[in-house]
Amino acid sequence: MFTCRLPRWRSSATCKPRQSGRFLPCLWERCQPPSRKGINTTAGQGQQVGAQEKQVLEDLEMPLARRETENLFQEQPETGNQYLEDALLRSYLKTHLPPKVLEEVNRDLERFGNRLLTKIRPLGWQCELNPPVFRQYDAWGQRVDQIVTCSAWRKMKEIAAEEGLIAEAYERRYSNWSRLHQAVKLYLFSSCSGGFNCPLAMTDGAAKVIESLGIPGSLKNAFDHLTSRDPKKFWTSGQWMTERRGGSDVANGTETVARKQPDGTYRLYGFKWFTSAADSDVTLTLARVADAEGHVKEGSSGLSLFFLKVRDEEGKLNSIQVQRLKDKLGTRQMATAELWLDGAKAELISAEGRGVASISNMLNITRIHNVIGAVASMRRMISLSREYACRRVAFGKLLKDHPLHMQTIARMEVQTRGAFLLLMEIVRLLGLAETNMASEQDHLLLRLLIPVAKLYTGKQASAVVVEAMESFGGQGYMEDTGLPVILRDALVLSIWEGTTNILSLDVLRSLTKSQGEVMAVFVSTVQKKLERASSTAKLEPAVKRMRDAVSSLTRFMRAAGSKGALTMELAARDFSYSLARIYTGTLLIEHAARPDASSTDIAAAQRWCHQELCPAATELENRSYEAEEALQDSALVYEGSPARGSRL
Ligand code: UCC
Repeated sequence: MFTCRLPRWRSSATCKPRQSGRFLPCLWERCQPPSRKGINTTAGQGQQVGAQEKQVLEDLEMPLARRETENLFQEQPETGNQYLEDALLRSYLKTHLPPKVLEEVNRDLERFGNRLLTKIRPLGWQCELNPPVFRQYDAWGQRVDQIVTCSAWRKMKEIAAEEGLIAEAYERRYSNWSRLHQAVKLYLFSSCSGGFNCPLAMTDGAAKVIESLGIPGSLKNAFDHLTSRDPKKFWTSGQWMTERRGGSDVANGTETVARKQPDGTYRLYGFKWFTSAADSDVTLTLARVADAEGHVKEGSSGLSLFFLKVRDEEGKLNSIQVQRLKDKLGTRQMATAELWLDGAKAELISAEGRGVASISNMLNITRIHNVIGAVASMRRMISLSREYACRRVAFGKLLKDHPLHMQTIARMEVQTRGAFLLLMEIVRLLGLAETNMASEQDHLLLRLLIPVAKLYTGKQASAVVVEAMESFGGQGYMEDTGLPVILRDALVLSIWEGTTNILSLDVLRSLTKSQGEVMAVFVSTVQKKLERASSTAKLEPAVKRMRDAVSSLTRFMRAAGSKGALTMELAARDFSYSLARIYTGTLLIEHAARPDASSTDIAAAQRWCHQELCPAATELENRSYEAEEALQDSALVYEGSPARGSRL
């Protein structure tokens, strides 16, 4: 039984009629024992208690009767058509798409937004409630190794095909804008997809690899299936990269051996430790080709890329055994399995020893999908949070009328806007690259921005989703609100497809590979965008801060470049963050410099630029990247531990 001991609320907490005819709560009534209205904590819940019952309660003088607590509820935040409610997305499309493309894309997205709301989101929740199960044996003891998925999951596959969630990018009906159209659909789909965004990421990656190989005859059929709009024909692909010895260090972790067969195909033998969406139809995977004596070459240059079908025409596994499904913190809607390859028939699709370079085409696509997932989860949480703030009353007024609460959501909004624009920039560049419209500079910038965006938005998503969860108070922590699922699923974004540090090293790889050219392109692109925005008076302070940050970055590059490799390794994460903050801020400024920009566009750009934009320069000044600091890091970590710290 609940007895209110709070003091009476101020009389300003008065009831106001809502449009719906319902009434906002009179919070002071919560504190009137005995209560006749129960703890009517949220707006518009107009509880009807019969006169007779009221009388009984009054007579009993019960502070809060059970019957009333049964009626206690908090209002559920409800969002509408995601596309129509996403002001930034719509303004971005209006700014960038040619009018004819905009007209068609706009129509498609509005329709899709309705389908997401009415059909797809409920299916996504079904996927969460009915995770895949592993059935190893049938009733008669036959080993079947079935991964049993729910009907909603299978329906997602059909929807993905019908909506062209992969096909759109490869049909290119809107030329260089096709990739952006696809990415926007995936962005809208992601938070409703019940985890089906994961197989789609890998399917897209596989299609990209096959396309980049020139769609060889042997893979034409697979490419057609992977990019099909026909639900009966559509295939999804896996990406089996991780083995027992390594997730990040693929070169040293891969033990799988490929033995050549007389017909030119290969048989694969090995154990794959994480295979996401293991119910997929086909997969790409790495293995070491054995020579006539059975010897293999170690390291990265011993790895080759293979394509294989998971099952044959009759549905029998391709000499693969499922050991078990993984017990994961999140992405539980999707089956991740441990697999034994016991002579799985496969086709070599890269040059021998070029496996990592070839699969990196896939990685770069799945990393973009990761960014899509990150931005989508932030956007979803903010949509719910801002909607909830319009309904939930605390301390006598709606949450939306509490400035501190609004400041908190606004800070998340700025992060999300920045991440969204960074995503759009990447898919814009990818669209140019895929239609032979990209300059050499565009290619370099794309290569650099993919790891930058993946690592930065993965971290942003974790932070924003946790913060947004808090904005629901205790409700945010309740499983059946669906909010914890978003958190769990967001936490993997900084892990899979390369952790933050691995991606930071990939940023350095892109510098080394281009002999520094990527940085020249990065700086000149930022400067050009800032130059175009500099005539907008209201953006002056932001432009100035950004120019200062670019100068700091240039100074950092010069100073760090003259030091040893250890300096750059230690700086890799801060350096990547600096690139992310500078480029994202520049995009926010660019968007805010449009003639029809809103005051919120300008505010978002200004606020972004208030943070430290080039942490690498500051940390270099702090001497954080010196060998002595590295030794101290180790000493700090191992103090009190029997293990010995690194001696470098
Ligand atoms: O599979 C997983 C989960 C699947 C779920 C997917 C869903 C995601 C989206 C969901 C939506 C919400 S997780 C496992 C993913 N595994 C990784 O990401 C691996 C992480 N490790 C790395 O990225 C490492 O950096 C490695 C493996 C790439 C390092 O390999 P190496 O062999 O040591 O690296 P090298 O020797 O530097 O590079 C070999 C070649 C070089 O080319 P060449 O030989 O021409 O100089 C590199 O330039 O590969 C090239 N290369 C790249 N090229 C390496 N990385 C890249 C790259 N990113 N782009 C272009």
